[in-house]
Amino acid sequence: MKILLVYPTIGLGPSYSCGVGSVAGVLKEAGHEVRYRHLSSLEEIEPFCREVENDPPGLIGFSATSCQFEHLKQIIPRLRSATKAMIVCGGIHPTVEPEGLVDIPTLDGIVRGEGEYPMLDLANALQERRDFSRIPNLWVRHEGAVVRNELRPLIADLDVLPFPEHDQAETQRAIDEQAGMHRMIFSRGCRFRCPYCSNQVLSQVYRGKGKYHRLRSPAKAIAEIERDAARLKFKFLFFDDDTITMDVEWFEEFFTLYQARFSWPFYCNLRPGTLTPPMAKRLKAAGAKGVALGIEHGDEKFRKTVLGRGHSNEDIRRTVDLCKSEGIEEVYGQVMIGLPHETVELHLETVRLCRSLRIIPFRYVYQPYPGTSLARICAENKWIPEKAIYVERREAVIDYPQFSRKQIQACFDVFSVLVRLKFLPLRVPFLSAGRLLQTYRFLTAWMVPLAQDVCHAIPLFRRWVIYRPQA
Ligand code: B12
Repeated sequence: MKILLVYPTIGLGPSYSCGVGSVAGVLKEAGHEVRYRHLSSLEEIEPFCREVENDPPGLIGFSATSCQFEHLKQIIPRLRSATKAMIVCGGIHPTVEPEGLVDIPTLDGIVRGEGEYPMLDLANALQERRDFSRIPNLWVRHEGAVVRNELRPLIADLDVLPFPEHDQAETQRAIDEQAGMHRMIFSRGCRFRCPYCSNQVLSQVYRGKGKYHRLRSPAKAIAEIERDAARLKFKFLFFDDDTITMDVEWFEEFFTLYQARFSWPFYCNLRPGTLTPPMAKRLKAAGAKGVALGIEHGDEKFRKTVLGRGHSNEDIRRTVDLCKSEGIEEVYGQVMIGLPHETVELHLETVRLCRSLRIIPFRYVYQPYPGTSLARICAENKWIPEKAIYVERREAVIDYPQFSRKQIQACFDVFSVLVRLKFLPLRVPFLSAGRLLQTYRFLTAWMVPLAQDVCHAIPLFRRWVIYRPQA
């Protein structure tokens, strides 16, 4: 059967998803014809609908994060008028918020959780004109009602899955636009239950359905890199696994094999306090160019009580120093701004901590992801995003009584400048911290383009002085 898989990243640029790739891999292996479509802007919707009209598939599957699901509320009704094919949606949002199905009456069903085998069962049932209303993981509209089927157990052995299949041209375009970076992931789930991360909800959704954190074997992961290297051109890799240091045996085996076979530099995620000196040595020897370290917040007490992260600032410092001493050059310190119960003063602790570390600061605006305990706290207090569609993780949308939306945006906008320019005071007499940050924001809004113009003008002026026509 002809199946169309759609990966929307509206407003976020080109990308590809290992999850969609994995669904495609299983469908293709079973003999189905799979096409992909990546949608990165709303302008692509009309041409996309015409393509579907001209070459109709039998089944269409969208993937959706929570923000992208808001866009689907516009896209799917438009698509419905172009095709009679069954339209379903899978991915993180339908998994954690399945009742969202009722928000899009033209959506036929959702696929909760791991989508490979539910989608295969659906495709086979449609092809053979069998009843599809009882497929585990599927919620479907059937005879005027919604049938909510149970989840099947998690896939225990990830090695049984074929490698993810992507649209090669689209994937190459995304790699090229990200300076040659190819993103891969070899695990599912996480051992931690941070109250702001969707892993907390996913692990609850899957309670009793098998081990939540699983890894592909190191040999299979290496084979996947080899397969991709034969198809794609990339300059370096990013391992997207939430915490690659979690399974020490896996870590050792994988990076030993990697070091023996490949010379691509790579980046990976790191949780403070989980990297030991021998692991840091191994990472560097295997080619680690950088790590993304989850600092999250600079105030220890806040980090522990609100974010459930028990590590101290000293743990963070030790991890950074360990990376640096082994020669892992780039340590990206990731922090969140605009958390429930946070204030400008508390945020300044994040600035202070980052100033004291040898890191490249990387900041996000906190977004309450459905089902997480922090999102529940936000909902209980009516701290709700002021609009449904926004630039995720960059645009402040919650107006807390103790930390206004404008202040959060100011903190986000000036964060990197403030961490780098250590001489800028974080406290000025007779000026509140909030006002001070808004003043910095106002100044950087003018100064940065002005400085850029000046930098651009100086060489032009020098050239004019040297080569100006002699009178
Ligand atoms: C890796 C990753 C990325 C990578 C993806 C790289 C790649 N090559 O795949 C990158 C860095 C690009 C990325 C980007 C973003 N990410 Co991200 N990402 C993840 C992470 C850590 C793992 C996802 C993953 O690959 N898992 C392994 C695969 C196999 O599982 P999967 O993707 O869930 O797919 C399975 C099912 O969901 C389902 N499924 C998925 N799609 C479909 C489609 C159909 C038709 C079907 C039937 C089934 C199905 O079947 C798949 C196979 O079993 C998750 C955390 C997590 N634990 O999920 C966050 C996560 C998904 N990301 C998140 C976010 C917010 C983002 C960004 C918006 C961040 C940003 N502003 O840049 C973007 C936007 C992406 C988008 N489409 O909108 C959030 C989503 C929260 C939410 N409720 O919406 C998560 C959950 C992290 C969190 N904070 O909690 N991300």
